[in-house]
Amino acid sequence: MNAISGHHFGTDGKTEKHTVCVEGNIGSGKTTLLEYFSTYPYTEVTKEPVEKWRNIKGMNALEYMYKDASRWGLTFQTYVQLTMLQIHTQPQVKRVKMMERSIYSAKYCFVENLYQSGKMPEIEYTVLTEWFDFLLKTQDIKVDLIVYLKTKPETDLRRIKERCRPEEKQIPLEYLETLHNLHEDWLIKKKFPLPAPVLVLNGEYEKEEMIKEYESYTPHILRGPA
Ligand code: DCP
Repeated sequence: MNAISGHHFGTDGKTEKHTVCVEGNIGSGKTTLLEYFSTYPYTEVTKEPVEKWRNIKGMNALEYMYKDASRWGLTFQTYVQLTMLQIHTQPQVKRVKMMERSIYSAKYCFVENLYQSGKMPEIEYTVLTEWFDFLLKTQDIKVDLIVYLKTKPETDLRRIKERCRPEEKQIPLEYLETLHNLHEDWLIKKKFPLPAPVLVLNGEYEKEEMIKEYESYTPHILRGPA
C-alpha cells in the first residue's frame, strides 16, 4: 500500500477523486465490503443509510413499509430518496468516496418493484419519478464506478435469516428473486440508465474467500476507470 501524504494519493499519478457505489440484493454483503474498504486511509465510507430509515425521530419507516407496503411504500421511498441524495451530495474530503447503494437502485429496483407489483399506485410512482428526474437534473449526483455484488437469492435469504433484522423476518424467497431480477435488468441488461461502469464481483464467497476477492479487485475499485 502507498504511503499517503498531503495531496499525493499514490505513486501512479492518479489523484482524482472518485465515487464508488456498492449495489446488490438485500443480504448480498454490501456492508462487509464497505467495512473492508473503510480501513484504507484514503477512502471515506458513508454509514449504513438503513439505520436512518429505521429511526426517523423515533419512527421506524422500514418496519412500516414491511408491515404494509401499499400504505407506507411512498413514505419510505421518499425518505430513502432524501437520505441517498444527502449522501450523494455530502462534500467529499478523501480521494475515494464509497457508499452503500444509491438514489439509482432505490428508483430502478425498489420503487420499480413496488410499482410493478401493484403496491404503489401510478400517481405515487409518477410523483416520485418527477422528483427523481428533477434531482438528477439539478443536483451533483456523480458516480464513477458501481460495484455489483452478485449473489443467488437463496444465499441472500440465508444471510438475512442469520443476521435477524426484525423487520426482515417475513421476507419470502420470491421477493428476493424479483429484486435480483431488477438488479440484473439495471446493471447487466441495462434496461434503465446506468450512471457509471459496473464491476461485477461474485458475492457468493464467505469470509476469507470474499476478502481475497476484494483484494484482487482493490486497484480497480479504488482507482476507478482509467
Ligand atoms: N430497502 C428498500 N428500499 C430501498 C432500499 C432498501 O426497501 N430503496 C430495504 C431492503 C432491506 C433494507 O432496506 O430490508 C436494507 O437493504 P440494503 O440492501 O440497502 O442493505 P443490507 O444491509 O441488507 O445490505 P447487505 O446485507 O448487502 O449489507
